Amino acid sequence: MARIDAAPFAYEFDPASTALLVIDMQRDFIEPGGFGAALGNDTAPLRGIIPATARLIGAARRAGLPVIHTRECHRPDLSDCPPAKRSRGAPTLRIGDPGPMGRILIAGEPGAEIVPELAPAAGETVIDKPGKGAFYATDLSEALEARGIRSLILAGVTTEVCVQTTMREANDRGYECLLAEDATESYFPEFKAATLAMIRAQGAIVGWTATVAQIEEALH
Ligand code: TIU
Repeated sequence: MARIDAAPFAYEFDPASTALLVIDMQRDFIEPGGFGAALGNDTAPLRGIIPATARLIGAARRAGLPVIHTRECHRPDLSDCPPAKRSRGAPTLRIGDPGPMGRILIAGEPGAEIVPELAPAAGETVIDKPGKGAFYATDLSEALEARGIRSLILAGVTTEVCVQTTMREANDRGYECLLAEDATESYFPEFKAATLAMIRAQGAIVGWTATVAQIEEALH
């Protein structure tokens, strides 16, 4: 067993049954001109976690952990995009509209791709998801069960939306979840801080948090 001096207390995991889950590190959220920017957000803070996330992915690969990437995106005919999701808010561009990186949040378009610095390696699983949580309407459960995974290290964007939803879903399914504090980011710093706090409150009610350096050390 490996051990990390995580918050709110030690996180123990068997690397042989642990996977790294990298959530939605896509151009549509991280670069100007995509979905995140269309919602009125400054995407610069999200770009800031690319180096730490790359280090975390590297450490996981060297330790032999499966690295699973997710992408929030929809079919070109929008048949998997509920009208309630598409019509929400007052974005400058809606899901499916043409933008500078192709159609917003549509599978196969440049904006839906993972940023090149964090591109999936050959053989790594990529899960396309229509929701905020990575388990809804995907085969993530089957992918984890096939590999005998019991513990999940999570990273990605945004902390309080897709990362937290996925972490809560995973926690309900019995996975021991650890969120990498400096490999996740929000458009709203106060939401990130609140999410980290609520995850580890009440005796790790959703899971644990630790830094990439701590995780690297444990996987070394
Ligand atoms: N808007 C926002 O903060 N996030 C999303 O819409 N999706 C993800 O978090 N991936």
